[in-house]
Amino acid sequence: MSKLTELSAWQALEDHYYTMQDRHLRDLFAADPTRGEKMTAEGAGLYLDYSKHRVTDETLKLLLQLAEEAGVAKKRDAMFAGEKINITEKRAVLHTALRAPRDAVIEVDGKNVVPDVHEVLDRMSAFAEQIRAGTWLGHTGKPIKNIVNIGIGGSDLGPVMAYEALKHYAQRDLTVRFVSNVDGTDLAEKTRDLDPAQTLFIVSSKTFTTQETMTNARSARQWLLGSLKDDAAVARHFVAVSTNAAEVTKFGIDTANMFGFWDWVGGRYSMDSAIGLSLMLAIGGDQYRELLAGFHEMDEHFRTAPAEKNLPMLMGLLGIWYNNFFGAESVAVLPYDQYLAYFSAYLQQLDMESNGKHVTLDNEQVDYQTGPIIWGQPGTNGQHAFYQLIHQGTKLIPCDFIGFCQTLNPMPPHHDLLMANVFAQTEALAFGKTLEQVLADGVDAKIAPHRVFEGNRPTSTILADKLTPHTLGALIALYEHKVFVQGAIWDINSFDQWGVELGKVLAGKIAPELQSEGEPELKHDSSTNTLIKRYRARRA
Ligand code: G6Q
Repeated sequence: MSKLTELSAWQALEDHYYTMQDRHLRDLFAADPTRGEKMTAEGAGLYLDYSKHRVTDETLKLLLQLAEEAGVAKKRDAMFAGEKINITEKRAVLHTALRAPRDAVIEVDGKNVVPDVHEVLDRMSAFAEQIRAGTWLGHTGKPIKNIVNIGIGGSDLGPVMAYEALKHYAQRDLTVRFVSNVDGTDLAEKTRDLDPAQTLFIVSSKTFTTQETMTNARSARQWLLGSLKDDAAVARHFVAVSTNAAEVTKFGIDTANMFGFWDWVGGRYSMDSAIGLSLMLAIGGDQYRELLAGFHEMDEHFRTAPAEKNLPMLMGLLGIWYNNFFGAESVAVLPYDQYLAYFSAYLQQLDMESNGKHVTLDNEQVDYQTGPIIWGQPGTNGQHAFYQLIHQGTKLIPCDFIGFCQTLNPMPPHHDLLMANVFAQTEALAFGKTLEQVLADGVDAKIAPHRVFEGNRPTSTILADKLTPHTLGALIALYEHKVFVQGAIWDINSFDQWGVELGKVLAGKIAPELQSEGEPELKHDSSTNTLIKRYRARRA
């Protein structure tokens, strides 16, 4: 038995589960009419209603006790203090320093890192000003109109999500695109209608060695030089975001045009480092700082709010309740805002790469479930696609509904309709519709069971006033810290990603074997050998 499952709170929760597994949200709400007002919390401009969860005061007490016994607060403080909690890479985990105010002091190996953070931010802002004002000229003297970020994983998903989320605040005469896939189609389609003389590439790569990104960056350089026909053009059309100055120089980008960050920023936690340069070019330095302020406000809330009113803590613990006691396999994140179209995809990496782990910090194989599958799509589209399974399927899928009280595009009655759907869905999921109610509606008894909604489907509702850079920062930090809370309880390292290595190494080995010329000998299993041979025979 591992340490987690030996904790007294864990064992009490196991017993408590048996008293809760059949309790219906209908009864919980009937027993306490003030539940919907009481089971709420607020922080950094976000309001969380967690009353539609299958919990009682006792459940919450035990979950909070679990957090206490698992040492979550201590681990959180160690992260904020810059301790090297990423033990497999011997690194501090300090994305919170990226949004610390100028006068903060946060030390790594005895050095205050905050001045460096602000030095890079200031350089980014100055560069953004030049691009936005049209004073940074391309090689032929024309101003830059198109920005193409080349990156993948953590160097892509954050910027693309945040750019889409904050498009309303963007300078619209700039075209901003994101190339990530090593499939040449991505680069080809994203550049086909762009004028090379007015295009800036941001090569975003922490390591500057990532196969996909470097392949795309080299092809982008060819595309540019194919038109501008002068190697000197690279200096005006390529900038880099990286921690690896040597590789940046080798690629041909002057380090004067490089924006750095540090090894204590993990890829999937890096969107508010220089990796966010494409976003800053779009929305400008001031709004970018507003985004950082939103992140920081949630950091402070997580760091200081009492556990029972602490949003990341509550969301993390509720997730544990379903994941580890109800056996739920996934969580749906359902933002009711078109601007958040990429939010669930972003969270997939944040959560699944962080907590998709199978050994504890002490190298023990876990004997409990760790990270859930994260998925989702913006509402209301999902309602006409997969919600059927959430309402009437056999799987328990806790959902996060995210909505805003004000729209950025007032067009009555759209926003009221959108939000009516948020409230209607969470109500339907919680309370359902009984057979008696269905029959009372006059439905033929022969088909009535098909019309029954069991209900008791748990949801969180997160409401904010308006989607602003500040709100977005707070929302992202909320999920970052929710992931932290869960990883801390599962006693895993949420900050490495060795699981992506094996495939990378094998791809590096197989790539040269795909050349038919000379037919290099294949030493894989019979399936892989046969697939490679078929590909070799048919590749154009
Ligand atoms: C995230 C991962 C991973 C990383 C990409 C890109 O936490 O580390 O998604 O961001 O592999 O890496 P580079 O930025 O080094 O190109």
